[in-house]
Amino acid sequence: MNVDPRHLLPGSRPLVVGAARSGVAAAKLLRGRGLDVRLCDRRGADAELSRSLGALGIDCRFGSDAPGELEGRDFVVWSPGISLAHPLAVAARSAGVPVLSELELGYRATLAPLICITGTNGKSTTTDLTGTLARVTGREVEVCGNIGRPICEVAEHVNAGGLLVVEVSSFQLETVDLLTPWVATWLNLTPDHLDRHGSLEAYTALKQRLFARQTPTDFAVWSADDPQVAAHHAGQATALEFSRQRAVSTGACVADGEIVLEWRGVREALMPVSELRLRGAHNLSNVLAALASVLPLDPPRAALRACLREYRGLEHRLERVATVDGVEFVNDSKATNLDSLTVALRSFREPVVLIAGGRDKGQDFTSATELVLGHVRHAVLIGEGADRIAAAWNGLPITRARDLTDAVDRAFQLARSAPDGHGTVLLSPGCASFDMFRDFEDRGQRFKLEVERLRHKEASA
Ligand code: UMA
Ligand code: ADP
Repeated sequence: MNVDPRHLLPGSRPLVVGAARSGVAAAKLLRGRGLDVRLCDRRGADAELSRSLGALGIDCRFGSDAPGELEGRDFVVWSPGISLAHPLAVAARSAGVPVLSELELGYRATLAPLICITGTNGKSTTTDLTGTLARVTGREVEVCGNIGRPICEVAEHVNAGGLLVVEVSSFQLETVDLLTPWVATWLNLTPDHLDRHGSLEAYTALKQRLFARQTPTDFAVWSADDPQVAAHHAGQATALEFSRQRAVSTGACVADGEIVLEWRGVREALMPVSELRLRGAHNLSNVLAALASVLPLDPPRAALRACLREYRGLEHRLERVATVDGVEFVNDSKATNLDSLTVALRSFREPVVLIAGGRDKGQDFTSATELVLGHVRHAVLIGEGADRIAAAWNGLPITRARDLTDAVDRAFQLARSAPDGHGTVLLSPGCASFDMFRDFEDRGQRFKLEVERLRHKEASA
């Protein structure tokens, strides 16, 4: 019998490091295969988790991530949030103990082919859309990875005829080895996570790993619009490209306002760009990337069209919340940096009333002043960053708000007075949320509750 080397593990006594989503899913998968599993985490005892994992026979060590945890272990599964400069990773590597990422373990554990999507921005949207488009073929499809659902949670549930669509981060790529996606997609590349990876070159090299082991029966999907990606693509896979700006020989692009597919020498106009529900040029790139990624599945075109007319995107990313008395409210709480804020502003034709601010990470807000002056009628500022933002956006009408409730009320009044009476209120903070909220999701939820409150108030007025 042939044993696919991908299904072999380097030992039988793993140490899983980090007991959050990835680590817990990895430990359960390994234990399910009968291995002697130890799981450690520096955080203090988690009685409930220890009890439930203990009941499965997993040895949980909370309050310790010291190199001593390696004793008696023959391989390590590493959580993506922990740097490899950690003493435990250093000790394992110097002792020759293999260190695998949770992504690598998921790959080795599954029979299903993988579509892996990476890039600096747009990963979650493109991954989710790719999963949605892939489902039109009738295959069993699971969407997982950095999007918030560890691959190890679903790896064994999908058979060889199914498909895993995986969002991949640079953190997960630090400790891959055999990983070979059937389709690997690279959206874009701008400097990010350099505090962990050290340099743009190191960050780029990690992204390239996704393609390193592919062969011509696999597919590599590249952005033809991003010079960094175009300059760094490599590997043996069959190439597909996507572009908003120019024609491509195989893949997805735009011509005369139509989305065009080029596949196996056939060129087809799929649908007008104007029929997409997703807003913004960046999302058009994400749509083209998702389409190019599913072309090897040969999905029925009518079903693709129907999906794209309906697909609304993910929560907290330019999410249309409601229209109250002619004012449209849009939740872009995921915009935690200035780049995302500028991407959002470019997605609106008419100037908006912008709610921005939060924990400022030392960004240069003046770099966006010109764009802001062209795309924002009035800014309502909240949080710690309000003073620096107000100083940077000199010349823009600005209102300070006490909190999010106050900000939504003020923004509503300002948007109502738009010349045509149909203003837009955009929450796109351009800052982290931690000064006022648990995280960006909490901020977005609270915004939606405030809009709901306003809707009720207006309805009963
Ligand atoms: N820990 C230690 N010692 C340390 C540091 C941490 O024991 O020195 C422990 C912590 O106490 C914690 C665990 O390690 O319990 C942290 O693990 P983790 O950060 O890997 O958390 P997970 O819940 O497993 O989440 C990870 C991804 N997190 C990161 O990459 C930081 C999630 O991506 C991903 O959704 C999840 O796996 C499932 O695949 C989040 C993310 O922020 C969304 N990703 C970055 C991004 O998108 O920019 C890359
Ligand atoms: P990621 O998972 O990579 O963080 P998301 O799909 O969650 O990406 O989108 C996060 C933010 O990144 C969006 O709110 C938007 O501001 C920006 N963004 C999304 N797609 C792109 C893209 N293709 N190019 C540039 N910025 C993008």
